[in-house]
Amino acid sequence: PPVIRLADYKRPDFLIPTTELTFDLAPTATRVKARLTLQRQGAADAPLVLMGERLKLISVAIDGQAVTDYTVTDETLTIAAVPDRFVLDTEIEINPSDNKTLEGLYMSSGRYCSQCEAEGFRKITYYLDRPDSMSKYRVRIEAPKAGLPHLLSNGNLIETGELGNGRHFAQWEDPFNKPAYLFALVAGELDVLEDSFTTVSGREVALRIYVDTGMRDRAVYAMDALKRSMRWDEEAYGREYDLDLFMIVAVRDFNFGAMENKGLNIFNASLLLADSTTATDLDYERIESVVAHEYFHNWSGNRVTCRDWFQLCLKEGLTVYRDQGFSADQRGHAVQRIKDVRALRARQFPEDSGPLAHPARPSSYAKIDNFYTATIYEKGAEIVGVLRTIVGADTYRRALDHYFAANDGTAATLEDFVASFSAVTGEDYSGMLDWYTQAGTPQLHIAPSYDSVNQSLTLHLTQATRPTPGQPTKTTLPIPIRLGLLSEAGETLTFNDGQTETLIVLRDASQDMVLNGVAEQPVVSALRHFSAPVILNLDEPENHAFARLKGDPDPFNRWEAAQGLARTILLNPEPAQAQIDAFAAGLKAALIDAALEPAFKALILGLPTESDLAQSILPVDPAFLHASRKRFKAALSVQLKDTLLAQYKIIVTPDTFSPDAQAAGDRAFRNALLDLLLAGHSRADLADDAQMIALAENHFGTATNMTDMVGGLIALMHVQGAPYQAALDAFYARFRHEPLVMDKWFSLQATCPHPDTLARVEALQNHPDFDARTPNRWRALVGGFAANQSVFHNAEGKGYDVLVKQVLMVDTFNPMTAARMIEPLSRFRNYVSPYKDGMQKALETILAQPNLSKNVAELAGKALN
Ligand code: B3K
Ligand code: ZN
Repeated sequence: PPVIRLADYKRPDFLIPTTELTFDLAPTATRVKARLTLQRQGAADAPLVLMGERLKLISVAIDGQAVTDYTVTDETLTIAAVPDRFVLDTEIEINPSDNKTLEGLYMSSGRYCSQCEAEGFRKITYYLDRPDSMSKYRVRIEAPKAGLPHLLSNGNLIETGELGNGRHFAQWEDPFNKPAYLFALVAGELDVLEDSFTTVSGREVALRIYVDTGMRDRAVYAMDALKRSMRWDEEAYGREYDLDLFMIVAVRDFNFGAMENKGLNIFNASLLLADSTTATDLDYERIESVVAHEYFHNWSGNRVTCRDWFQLCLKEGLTVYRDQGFSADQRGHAVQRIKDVRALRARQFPEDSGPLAHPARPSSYAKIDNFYTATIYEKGAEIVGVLRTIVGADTYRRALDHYFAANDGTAATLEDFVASFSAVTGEDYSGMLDWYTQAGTPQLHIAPSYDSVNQSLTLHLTQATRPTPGQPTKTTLPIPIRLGLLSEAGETLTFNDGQTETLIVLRDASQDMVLNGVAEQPVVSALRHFSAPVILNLDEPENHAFARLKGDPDPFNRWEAAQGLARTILLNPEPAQAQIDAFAAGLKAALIDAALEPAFKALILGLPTESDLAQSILPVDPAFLHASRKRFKAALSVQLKDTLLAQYKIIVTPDTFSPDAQAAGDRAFRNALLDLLLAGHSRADLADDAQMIALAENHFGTATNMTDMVGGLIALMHVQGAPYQAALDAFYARFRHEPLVMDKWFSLQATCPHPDTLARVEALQNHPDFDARTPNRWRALVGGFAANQSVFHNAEGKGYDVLVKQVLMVDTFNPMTAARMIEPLSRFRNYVSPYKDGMQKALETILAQPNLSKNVAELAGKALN
């Protein structure tokens, strides 16, 4: 497919100060009239070229005069000679009910809704559909009253009224300039939950969440999260909401999580609706963070948008960083940091080390939809964190204030962002831009050497980044390293006259750092709070990690120590019993430590996943990693049974459900304990086994909330057979009419790490409740399966066959969603045979398909390159 390059950026030849749209809604024939005022800013002879796809053009007029002298292609409308200032009227027809791309205007459960980011607006009308083309919008929606009582768009509702013939209209006006990707329209039958928020300056904002009829109660948590987000953004960033109305709509058919359209966010229902019987604590957590994320975009994205899509990270990285800060304040900094880093390692590190690696600011793309990646989002957030760590919290806040003020109402670049830091400090941060333009995860190596005579510690620090596609040589990056010292007994050790922690910024390829006044052989605790997104290699004896696990005042590094120790054991085909015993003892000490919160203990019980392990070994043998993990968990289960059981019993489930962090932490810990208890199945001791099965069955059977039901089901996966099937059947019988819960039913089965899962998934593709046209359901089954390392990587290639078939099928109607499933095949070069060859063959089969979408072609092509 043809490629678009950052280096070719040119501002648009025309400005569009105002945009007036009139929609006449009809499922198969919606008419859209657009009246644009246009002003030339480019060359005098530049033609007007508007983007448009799948539009049936009805008419074109300039200054009221019909025009016939134009050219239409599949992607553009070109008018060669136009005045310098004029009014353009176009009318087009589209078929929303037939639009299964879920981009542009489409229908979901009888309701109209839109999705425009990144380039969907061109499926609604001919337009300069690019983020640096900003305009003031007036939108009129006309529709039958029956079935379409609510007619919503961005901004303020100016007027509503009757049209006769059972029809009505609504007129909306958005006072803020915006790019087309932030346009939204929703029309349909909806229930609304209403509330209000008084901003810091005393303005009253009406809040409305629109949901499927009967679902209003399930929006209560999202509303609460919204109000907390609005307050937090005022306090933490000085950002006040700017319209009198803020709306959120939940839809079931959505290609991703949610969308920050100005004043009218649209959400995947799975990230908005929750109650204790249908949503897990993880759902609540994600709802809270996504509601915040989309709301925060009002400033980082909407008021200040992106000049071009190469700058996507400007709004996404910054907004993820902001929502992570919000979640940390709501739920605890250490626990939040561990979860964020776990996600970074699970999704971004693999991407960054494979053929799809790209910088946070890519320099070219074929389909921008393919770049809504973990690198743009999660690494983008980490880069903001690196900057903040380097300059400190106060300077960061001043730089952000400057950024929002200086760029308000404009379409900005990453240079503008970094320049805001220079503007408030007078220092040069251009080195930070390298973080955005360079792909690959830096490797940080620390070699400590202690001089007992001088009581000094020398840290030899080096950094290096491996080549990535298109970037054979790498530069050095500013890497902030938060660091402290411990004694071998795990006590804090001071240095440099009483200091307990320091921040080192490594800028060169190597540097020596000397710490004085170190009274004894120290244990180094480096990269505390994961102060930079790098892979750390620290030269040290194994007992040092145990010292950190025992006593590191930085909880992140305490967790990290356990992960590292477990990883060493898991990657060793024949780990020594002494190693396992030592780990079990360290784990036990943490589990019974009353000073540690349950949410943290749950995380420490979560051993590195198979995909995490696949990052630390070459070549990857998924069968070995699975067996090794299973064996280790079983050993821990048997060895720690009494401790696990005692802890399990201490936690009482309260009579009333609360989704708050503390109650969720208790549930997380209890479910993690249960999982490890059941991992010992089958023990040699049958009575013991029966006791554990009964425990899991009881846990599932008496569960009063979805978190515990899911926890029970996951525990029963260790058992398989009748107990597991009975639980699945009970779950199905109870929730078969709840689509969001049925998604879980599919995904739980698809992610079960048991060899029988392959046959189950093959069968589930034909289940009457399976529907590839609903992305939530498709991702539940296919995405869940592709992430299930030991089952997906089947030696006969049967797992890949399932994926190829599904991707090719979905690509015929929803390329954006299909393309997301290429990634699981992309790192084939890292795998042992026969997986390697099977994955490669699967990619080749996909690429050989005629009429492949640009989306899938771009990623499959890059993966094979
Ligand atoms: N900005 C949207 C993502 C749009 C994805 C388009 N393929 C949601 C978000 O990041 O907040
Ligand atoms: Zn976003």
